[in-house]
Amino acid sequence: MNAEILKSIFNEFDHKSKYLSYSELNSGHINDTFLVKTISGKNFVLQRINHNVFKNVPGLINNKVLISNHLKSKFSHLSNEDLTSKVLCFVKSKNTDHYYYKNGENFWNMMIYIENSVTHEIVKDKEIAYEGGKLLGQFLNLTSDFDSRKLVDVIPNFHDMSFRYRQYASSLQSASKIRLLKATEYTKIVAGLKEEMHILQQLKEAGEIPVRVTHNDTKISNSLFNKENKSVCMIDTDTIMPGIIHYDFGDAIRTICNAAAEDEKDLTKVEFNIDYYEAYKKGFLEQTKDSLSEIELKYLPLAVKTMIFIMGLRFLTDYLNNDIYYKTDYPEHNLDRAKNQFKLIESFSQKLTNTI
Ligand code: GN1
Ligand code: MG
Repeated sequence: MNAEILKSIFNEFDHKSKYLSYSELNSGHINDTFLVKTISGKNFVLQRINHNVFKNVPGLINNKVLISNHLKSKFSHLSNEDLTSKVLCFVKSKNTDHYYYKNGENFWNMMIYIENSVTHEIVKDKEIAYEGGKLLGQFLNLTSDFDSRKLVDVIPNFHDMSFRYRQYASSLQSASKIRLLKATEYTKIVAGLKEEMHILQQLKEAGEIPVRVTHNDTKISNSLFNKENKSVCMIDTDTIMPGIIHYDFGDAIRTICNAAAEDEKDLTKVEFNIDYYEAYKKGFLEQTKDSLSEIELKYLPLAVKTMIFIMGLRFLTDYLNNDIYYKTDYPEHNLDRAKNQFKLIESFSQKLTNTI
């Protein structure tokens, strides 16, 4: 990214600061994210939103701002400074939208950077797992009185299993012979788990599990912690939409309890950590148990399996589609991610059966 261009985009926002420098943040698989430092020492996160993935960027930004404002209203007792370290605060562009867009180019949005915070790609401490569970529980509690119908579906059917199976089925039709061959072992797993992997969706559709505001991308690297390992704030709110708590619980556990990174190739390192599962669940339930129904509680373990699976399925589909969705660093990156997730399911199933 050219620094002059980035600076000029930064200056489209109403930040009242003077640009100093930028660096790229490890931003995940879809958007591009930059940390911008200013002369006064106030720092910002400037983000280019991938509009091939997110078809309705103004709707997405509106969702994020609505939830940010809702959270701010819950922390109204805090000073402005404390508030900006508890809630993602978005900065308006000079034309007063919460995004900057130049015709035919990209959408950008900007947040105040939360100082003294760290993220974890891999969890190596039970306390972090516990704190992570508390943070998600708090987030779900604080947003539980927000009418989720006011949010747009930024990616329709995002965690809908039938939709993901349909995408997968069409990727099987168009995949190259060589990619199909490399995926064979996993296509069998996908076929074998089909029925079980639809249970949560069926309960949702039958109205047995309530729909509410959910984050939908709760991997642990989307939670900020302070240097004393206390949880601070959930970030990456692009996919906030109506959903069920199982999406958020399961996706968080998928990353917290994997002893390896999501794309670790050495599958012997991919192991489900049951202690972290218990610690996360403890933190989560301390916050939410009074508001969850029996059926919601009953299906937490299945949520874990389902969310690990849906990510494996999506990575596999993208591999079969020649890597058109996720950013990849090498040709088999998506296949490695898929293998990793399927190995994690295996380990999860073993560990959980042994403890119950
Ligand atoms: C994507 O871009 P990032 O890393 O925040 C994906 C999530 C996956 C995640 C896997 C919009 O999130 O659903 O869980 O990769 N986001 C979208 O790491 O597809
Ligand atoms: Mg994300």
